[in-house]
Amino acid sequence: PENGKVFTSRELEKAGLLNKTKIAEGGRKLRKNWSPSWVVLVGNSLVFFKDPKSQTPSSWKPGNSRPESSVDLRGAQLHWANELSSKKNVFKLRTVTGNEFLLQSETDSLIKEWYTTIQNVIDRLDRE
Ligand code: I3P
Repeated sequence: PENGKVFTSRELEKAGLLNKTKIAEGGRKLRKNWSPSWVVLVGNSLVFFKDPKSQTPSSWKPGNSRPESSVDLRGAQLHWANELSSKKNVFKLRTVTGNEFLLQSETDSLIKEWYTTIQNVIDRLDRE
């Protein structure tokens, strides 16, 4: 995007720190590589940012950092997936293109909020 601006704050639904690993790319299985990621739910996309150390939900602003990757939530599927990890509070997000991510937090309430918010966006897109 122009000037590195990714989106306007009006579209921002949720932002926070989660542990993330990609486990499949186009249906092909990948080796897990968990790392903390700054996750932003904006419009129809889940956007991942690196280097989340200096960030907090209150100080983060759209447009001042470049995303590492992003996921189109249209047609995506969300499932709790504690059987796929030794960690607790894990869910799996699968995109229509067959990319699969695990997202995790040690904080029960936080991961539940993320699950519900992402599922609401998926449901909204399904109805369009
Ligand atoms: C993996 C690493 C992951 C673990 C995964 C291991 O080993 O310990 O954290 O996933 O378990 O294979 P390596 O670093 O050698 O690749 P979880 O933390 O989610 O359990 P898995 O193979 O059972 O998925």
